Amino acid sequence: MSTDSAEITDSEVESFRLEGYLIKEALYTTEEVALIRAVAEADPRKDESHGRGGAKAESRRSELWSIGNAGPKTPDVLSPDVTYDAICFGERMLAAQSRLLLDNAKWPDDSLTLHHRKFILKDQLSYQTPEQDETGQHGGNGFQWHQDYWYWGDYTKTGSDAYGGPGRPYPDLLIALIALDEHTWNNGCLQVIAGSHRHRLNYRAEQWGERHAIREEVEELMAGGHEHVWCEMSPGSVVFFTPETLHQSFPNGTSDPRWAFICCFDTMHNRPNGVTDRRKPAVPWSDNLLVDFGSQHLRRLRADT
Ligand SMILES: O=C(O)CCC(=O)C(=O)O
Ligand SMILES: [Fe+2]
Repeated sequence: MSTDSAEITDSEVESFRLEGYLIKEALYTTEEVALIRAVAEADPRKDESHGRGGAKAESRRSELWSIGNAGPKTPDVLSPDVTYDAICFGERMLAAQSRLLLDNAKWPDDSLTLHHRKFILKDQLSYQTPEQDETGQHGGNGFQWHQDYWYWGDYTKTGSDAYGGPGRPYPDLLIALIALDEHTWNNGCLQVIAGSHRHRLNYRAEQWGERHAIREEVEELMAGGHEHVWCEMSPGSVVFFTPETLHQSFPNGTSDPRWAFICCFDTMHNRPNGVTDRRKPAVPWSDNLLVDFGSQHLRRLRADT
């Protein structure tokens, strides 16, 4: 892995601040992507994830597979999460996250802390025909325009987030979506509205537990010259975006899978008031561990089946 190409340049930081997203090509190698995908395929927990398997057709968020976050860890090759830990805590990911998220002038001692990580598995299984799902644009097959902070913030209104956990006072989080397949217009790649993160938008009343943008507000943004960007990416590329960047994705209309791994970091200064802060700063792992420990993880998973 060449560290030069992984480094985020000053002009990339500037572009990220202006546009609210940044695509970093080939951050992960072909070998690493193949390994992550093989581990995910072999991990039996994938089939127990929300709605996969038999219950899939009924589920609106069927393609989400969340991996628990037990906090910072010392590298443990025997952990059932070792490959996912190696992605999130690898030096490359933490360096990119620090560069784009931390503001050391404002918070000199600040550090990153993992907020959550998950797979988005958009394959034929999660594709429902319009007859099965009349809106054709939510949960199990697509996501309508939204800002993620609507789920994780809401601090000022209720003190808690959409999941009942402590909300975040600031939108100081950063999402990294790693493409594990070709991500294309046809298979429902991520779409963003450039510069939308600088606008505080409202969401419509909750629908199926989801918070969608108000159509007129999105149209107004686009009419105002904000570019609608399709994040088409090759496997191993990563799109970073802020929790206030408006984004959506369409159903996967092809027979090819569109998988992604998402890891989202928070900042230690972003502390919910009056709540015991159990979060711990992320500790970097060597990037070599992804292939080294990941291969051992894969062998173990295959031996178990
Ligand atoms: O990759 C996608 O389809 C979008 C997922 C998304 O919006 C999310 O996980 O918050
Ligand atoms: Fe989202």
